[in-house]
Amino acid sequence: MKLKPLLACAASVLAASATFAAAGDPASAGSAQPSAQPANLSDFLAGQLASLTGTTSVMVHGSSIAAARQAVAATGMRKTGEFTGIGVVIAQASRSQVQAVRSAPGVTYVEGGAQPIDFLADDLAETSNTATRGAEAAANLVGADGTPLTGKGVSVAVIDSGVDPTHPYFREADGSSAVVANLKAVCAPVGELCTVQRLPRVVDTDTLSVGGHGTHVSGIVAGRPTTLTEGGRLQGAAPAAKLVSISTGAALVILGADSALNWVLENHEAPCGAGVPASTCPPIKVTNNSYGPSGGGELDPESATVKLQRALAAEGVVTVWAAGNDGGDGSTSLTNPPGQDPTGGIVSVASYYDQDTGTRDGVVSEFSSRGLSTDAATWPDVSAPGESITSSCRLYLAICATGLDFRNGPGVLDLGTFNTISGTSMAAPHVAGIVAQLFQADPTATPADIERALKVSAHKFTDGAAYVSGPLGTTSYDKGHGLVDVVGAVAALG
Ligand SMILES: [Ca+2]
Ligand SMILES: [Ca+2]
Repeated sequence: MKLKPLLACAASVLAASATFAAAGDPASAGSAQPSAQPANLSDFLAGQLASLTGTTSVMVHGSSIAAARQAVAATGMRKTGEFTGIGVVIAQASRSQVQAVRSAPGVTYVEGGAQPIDFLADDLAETSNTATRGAEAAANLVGADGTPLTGKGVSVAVIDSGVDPTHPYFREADGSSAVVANLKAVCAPVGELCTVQRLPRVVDTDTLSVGGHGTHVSGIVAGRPTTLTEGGRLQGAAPAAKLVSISTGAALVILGADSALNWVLENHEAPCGAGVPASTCPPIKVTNNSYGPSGGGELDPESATVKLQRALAAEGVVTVWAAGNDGGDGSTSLTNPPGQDPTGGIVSVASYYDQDTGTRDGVVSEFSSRGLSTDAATWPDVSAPGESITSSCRLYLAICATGLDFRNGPGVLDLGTFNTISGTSMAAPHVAGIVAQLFQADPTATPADIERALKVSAHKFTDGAAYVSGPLGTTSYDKGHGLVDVVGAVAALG
């Protein structure tokens, strides 16, 4: 059987390119008004006033700081601060005080101070970890080890075209690579005898295989926090997880991928070899599988793939599948067959589009494979961002040449190191990284516990097919239980 990386066509990348939503646009902060007219209110404050009881925080802009002070004092507001250099007094004000201050001499604008601003959404080069609440979990929650919930202490195995371990997105503070083990499934002749060989950590298996797909996917799992040269920050879903790369080459056959899963089954407890401690090379707790046949198909419980993933689940390792890029309308099942396995801890991931804003009320990607509407066994389990995802690339890698938004950094000589591409291939690695976060939160969790937590906590965004009742809450044939919610999933783990 021939498999292919689950990457959407370039057309959807084009359609997905968008500008970033600014939380507070200074250009709209009004200009001086004719003195005869009351000063403008900011949109947020105007909306707030309609239902305001008590007081709220305001910024009174004056033609001078003296004018602003005078206006605040004259209306009886309680002053709490100043931006002296720009003529702004900060105060607590009631609704009637806000209305009064608009007509005070020299007041040019009244702005709400309590306006919520998007978490990290103002200068992000990639907003997907805002949509999943994964960045929020990494910033605010700690794991069972007492450290931030970044996937620390967990290795994620990425079975893909390979990886460039020297890419700056994988660079640790000490200069080493987050890729702790670098393996290659070699099948010679093609599709016959496959062996998995350990390569030096600096070998770029992605370029060897004329790939690129695996480097992009690996960055989505565990890219280190990085600032681009033109500004904008990004990081992977689990920015302190370690990566074990198992290259199957760019042209996949099922035997090569199964050889990789089999290698994980035999080596997950010590992926760098018996002598290397877990502190530098943690156990593999999850595999990412962004490949599959075109056009879906039926689950084959007798297949080696299914037997291997069930054996992995029994040994505590989660298997994450891309749901596929065949779209559909529910009239037939187009989802990736092994992802349909009902065994707990086998997670099939549909693609969600956050519209490049980090919104949690975006849409199911058109390309994301739908299950058969009348057979819940074929439906994806959950959705994660997979459309317009910026991650590690190299200009010379084949897949990256299909991206349309080259980005540079973090160093001035790092040109074309990031690019934006789409597919359920990009959705699955978000979940693989999230699974690492969840195992850090609860190292005693079973793979079935992890899948259950992802499902019961998923955010019910409304786009697409209706949700219907299932054993773990409502679900749907296009987006499964909904958009993953890392903070919610941690709580659901208990
Ligand atoms: Ca499942
Ligand atoms: Ca994006």
